[in-house]
Amino acid sequence: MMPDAIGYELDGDIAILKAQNPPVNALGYDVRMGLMDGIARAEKDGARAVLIYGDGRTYFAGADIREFGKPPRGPALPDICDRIESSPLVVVSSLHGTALGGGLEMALASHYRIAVPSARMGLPEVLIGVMPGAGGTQRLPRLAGLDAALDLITSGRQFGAKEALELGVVDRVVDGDPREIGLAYTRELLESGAKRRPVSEMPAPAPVDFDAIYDAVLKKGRGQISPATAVRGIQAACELPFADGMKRERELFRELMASDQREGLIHAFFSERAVGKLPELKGVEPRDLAAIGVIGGGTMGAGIATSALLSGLNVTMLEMTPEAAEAARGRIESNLGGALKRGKITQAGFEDLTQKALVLSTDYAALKDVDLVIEAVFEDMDVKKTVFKQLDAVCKPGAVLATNTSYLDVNEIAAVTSRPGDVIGLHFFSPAHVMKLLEIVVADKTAPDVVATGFALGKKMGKISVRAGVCDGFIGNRILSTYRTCADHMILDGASPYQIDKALTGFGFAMGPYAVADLAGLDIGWAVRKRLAPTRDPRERVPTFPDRLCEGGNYGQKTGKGYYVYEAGKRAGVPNPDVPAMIDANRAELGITPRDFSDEEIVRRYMCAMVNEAAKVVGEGIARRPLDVDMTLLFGYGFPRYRGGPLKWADIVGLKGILADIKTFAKDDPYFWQPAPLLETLVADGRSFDDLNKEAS
Ligand code: 3H9
Repeated sequence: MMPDAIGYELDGDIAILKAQNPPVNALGYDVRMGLMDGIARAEKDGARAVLIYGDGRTYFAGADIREFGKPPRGPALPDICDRIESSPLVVVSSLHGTALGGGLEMALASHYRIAVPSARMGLPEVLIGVMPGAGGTQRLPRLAGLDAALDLITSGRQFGAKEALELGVVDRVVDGDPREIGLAYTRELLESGAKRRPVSEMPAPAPVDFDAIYDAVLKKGRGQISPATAVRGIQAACELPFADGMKRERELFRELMASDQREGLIHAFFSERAVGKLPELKGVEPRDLAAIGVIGGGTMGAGIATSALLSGLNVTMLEMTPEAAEAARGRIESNLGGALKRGKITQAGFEDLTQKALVLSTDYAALKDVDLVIEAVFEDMDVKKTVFKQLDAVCKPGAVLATNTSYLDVNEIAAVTSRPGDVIGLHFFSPAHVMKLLEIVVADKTAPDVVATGFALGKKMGKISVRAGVCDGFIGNRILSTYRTCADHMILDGASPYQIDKALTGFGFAMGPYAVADLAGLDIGWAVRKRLAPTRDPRERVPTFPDRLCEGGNYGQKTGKGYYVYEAGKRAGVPNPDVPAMIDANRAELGITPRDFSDEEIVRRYMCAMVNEAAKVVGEGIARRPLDVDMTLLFGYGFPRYRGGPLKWADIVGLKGILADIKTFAKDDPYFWQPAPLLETLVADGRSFDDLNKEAS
């Protein structure tokens, strides 16, 4: 008997195989078994053709990623593709939804392909750390040519039916039900006497200088190996007979499957989806969300307003004076102008958003009907409290009152209102219409449906929303502050900001911490240091060179000078020649003789500091799960996706070694390097952060 994952039906002399493995018809064990059986049964039943299509929202969206890393079971996908292609029957695939990865490879192994106009296709394997492993690197160049195959396979990008038709990836595009259009096309093929048409028998493109392409793709990948490895697969298609090319593809695929990067990227894939699904919010309905208010139209407030407008919300922006309101409008219009230029909105859409959906006001009363209001004013507790008292007075009952503070105590802010249950932190990252991360900060009295509303807003805006508890800096900035301190300590002891930045971009960070500090504005960290100074533990090593820079009015990119000097019109800076003397002076004050640091030591210390603080954040319940920390660092702090996040990285390199290193570092600075209790427990029990993720889901 055939497994249910593939339905079988005979319509005259056409056998119909229907994938029914919701939600995305992933090609798991049952589906593969069903396909093998289905082809055999069609041949036995005397059919002349086979039509393959997907039930529900899509054709196959790829191999079942949940099976990766587990022992293989049943027929492998390349064998199924071979079986389909070599069948004596004419095989047709009808595509709708997203035909991705192994799904598209199944279609390429079919003899003819038809798609609905809305169908999306792609070979996104490199994005999850592998490469096409069921003939994609061998068949796509034969069908679409070398340039298109290189582009599509190394970028992993999706493409639509129109492009697919132009490239020859599909033979026909017809609107309608995938089963009906597929059947009509198959009948037409049979009636016209069309023969089997195996792509493997088509000529391959001529070989080119693949070493140069490999090098260029490797460089572009910033340390990610899958796109470059896929180039070698395409090379094999051009240089070897089909069967040998398939073997080479398989070897390369297996190499990547065994890599840490594959583990990191798949962790990122699933965590990205798990992060917004909090067990505590199951069954909790969000409040209504149609109109929001934003207080403060600076860079942050304007970015939040832009993001809200683009997600279909009406926005009332409150500013202090008509001039400030006009300036805020200018910022929002300029952001939306960018969206218009990139084709994200039309000219008519731009006009609707700026003229109808956006209202500017200087009067709090304008906020009386909004469903949610986000305060993005100056980062000062007294200022925030004044704002919240006014919001409490004017907002309608049930309105969500949110603060965009990045460090301050949300409980203290909530306490000045008569409705602390409605108060929440919504911490956006600048520029808020671009950055994907949103920390949803849940205070002691925040009501569950207010939390759910925060997540609903994040979803509407296309953000990756992470739940965080209240502490100084929440998840992200608290961890940032620790690893930045670790970097500052290494500078005191002998490293330079430039070596540190280079070592960390070498690790895969988009930018090093000092380039990031220049971008964010050095005055922000300066203000935080001043705020924390009165309560600082005397055992803490506090560098002063960052203050010297700020005292000279050098706040980074916005003043043209910080750790780097920025020439007008250029994004990347060159090292600021004044900085080494400031560092030397600081070392002299502290009586430190500088020593050499290797890049490896820099990365190790930096990562140990990050993991240790992250483990404290999880242990204290500020982050619910390790994956919440991982997604925060990935989407807000430029952590390399292919390493999965700091805690996934820690699991991969080994918690025992990390704890041992922390204990060694603690010999010189026991205050900074206090091991996280959670890390000690996990090591003692032989468990991992991922075990905690699994227990929490
Ligand atoms: C491959 O094919 C290798 C081959 O070349 C060679 C093999 C030998 N497997 O994203 P959504 C789950 S590699 C298992 O929320 P959307 C997903 O986790 C594969 N599960 O929906 C989620 O589960 P839950 C190449 C999968 O509409 C649910 O389905 N293919 C898979 O926003 C809904 O997903 C890819 O890389 C999978 N392949 O987007 C495609 N895909 O509800 C990866 C999804 O429990 N997938 N799930 O959270 C995607 O890009 C998007 O999921 C897709 C739908 C566009 C399909």
